[in-house]
Amino acid sequence: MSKGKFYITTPIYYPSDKLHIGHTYCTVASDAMARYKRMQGYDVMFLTGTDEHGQKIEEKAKAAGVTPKQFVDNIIEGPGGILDLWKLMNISNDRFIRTTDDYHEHAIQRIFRKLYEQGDIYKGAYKGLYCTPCESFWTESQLVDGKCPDCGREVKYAEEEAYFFRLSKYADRIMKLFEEQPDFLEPASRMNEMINNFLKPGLEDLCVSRTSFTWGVPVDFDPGHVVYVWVDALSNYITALGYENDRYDDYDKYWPADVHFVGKEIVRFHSIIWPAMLMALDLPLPKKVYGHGWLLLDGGKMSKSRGNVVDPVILAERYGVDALRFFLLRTFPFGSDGTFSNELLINTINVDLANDLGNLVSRTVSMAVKYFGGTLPETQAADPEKDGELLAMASGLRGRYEAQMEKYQFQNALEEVFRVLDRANKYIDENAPWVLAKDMEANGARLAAVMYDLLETIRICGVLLQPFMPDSCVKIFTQIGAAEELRTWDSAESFGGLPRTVTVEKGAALFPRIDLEKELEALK
Ligand code: ME8
Repeated sequence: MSKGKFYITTPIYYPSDKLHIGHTYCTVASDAMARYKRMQGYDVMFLTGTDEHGQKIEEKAKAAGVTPKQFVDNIIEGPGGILDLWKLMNISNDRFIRTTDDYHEHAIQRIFRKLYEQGDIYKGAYKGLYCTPCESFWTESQLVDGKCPDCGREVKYAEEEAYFFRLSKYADRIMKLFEEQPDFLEPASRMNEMINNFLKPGLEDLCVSRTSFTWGVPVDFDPGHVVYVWVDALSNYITALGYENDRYDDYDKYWPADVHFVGKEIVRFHSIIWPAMLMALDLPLPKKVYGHGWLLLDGGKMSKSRGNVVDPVILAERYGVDALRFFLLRTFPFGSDGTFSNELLINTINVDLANDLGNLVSRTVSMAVKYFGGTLPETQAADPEKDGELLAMASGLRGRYEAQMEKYQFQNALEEVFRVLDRANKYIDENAPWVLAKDMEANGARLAAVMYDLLETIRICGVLLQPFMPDSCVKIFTQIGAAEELRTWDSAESFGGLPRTVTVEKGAALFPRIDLEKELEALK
């Protein structure tokens, strides 16, 4: 039976360049969360997509000598494009929205007209400082050292006739939202930033149309204007469910979103502008916006325009998709920035995956084969003193893991799993199966129980690792003899799911150890 619905979104990405590992980070996090919720029994809608309009794309297409649509089609659908990347990374999105999809464009026109007719959008003139790469107008006071506060680049004076959204009208209601629902925006530090940097100084009305370029959704009642990208982009979260269009019919089922995952530089759009738009449309607000940190390289945000990007495809092909997915969520706390390095990646793979997990599985399965021909005997002898701690840790694991996942603390959830795996490794040393095996007549029953406890601990950890490493966990289950029904969320609730006389099957090493020095040299 369904536990209810869970609607999760990633930002929709600009198809202006190939995506890098920073984009992959948020998508993998959303995917892990979506898989986790599905396993728990929720009816999940996981949305991602592309944000295709705007001046930047128009300019890039021109430089490439193609139409904007040809340009974005190639980056999204072409070989090695965004769709290929998500397929490679095993992203399980239920829907993919492109803001150039007809249904979305028509819905945007209806939304824009509705807001205009009710007076929430009005016509004026925009004079201000404009950052072309970010497609944002800024006031003097918002600049940092005279430059764009988001990307640090030059801004230039610009003036044009434009439509405005009455953002200022909603300032009090947004402030009230933050006060009454302190978990609306997390981590908490991001909410303080929004209050101090944007709400307290006062919200200005927002420019929502442009006349200086044409690659956008046309304002149908005023040709020459195109809808400014953020109204177009943010609305994707509802048009993709069927709001103001007939393409889909899931709006009532899934809206409001349970969580929008977004990078920290677009928190302002999601926690202030988006709620204000929804208030104007008289629609419910998302339950939560989670602003994650950036992956940094060489001290700065990894981004194509800075030229310091890491290609996820190269890493996934070298080390495996699961290892890369795992690394991203195991290493960096989701709410904070983290510095990427090849060394960190390889060390994580070696320590956690090759050693703690991979080696545990292979040792355990090998011993079960060596001592019992692969099938454990019926007669087993528990030793409460020696088994108690491992069993207690493994039995309570699912609850501790869930407590962290519910807070989007992927790193901590994985830490819980690895504490149990560490404990299992220690359990092997404490029980020294190779010593027990010397006298099978006297110790065979005890040895079988030790093997069983190890296999069952591995099974529970495997169930909980599935949202992060879906393919590798299937390989683990095959080796330890865990049938389909022993891979489910319910089955990890308590210890003892595997049949006592389980049959194991030796397989290839799950995560081969990497030679750090050699590999760092090769990656250079
Ligand atoms: O912002 N580390 O698109 P985008 C972590 N179209 N995350 C990173 C990152 C890094 N180094 N670099 C980028 C847009 N990201 C808009 C969104 S939503 C209605 C519209 C994240 O392709 C970034 O923080 O520039 C953002 O959340 C996402 O990638 C998309 O960035």
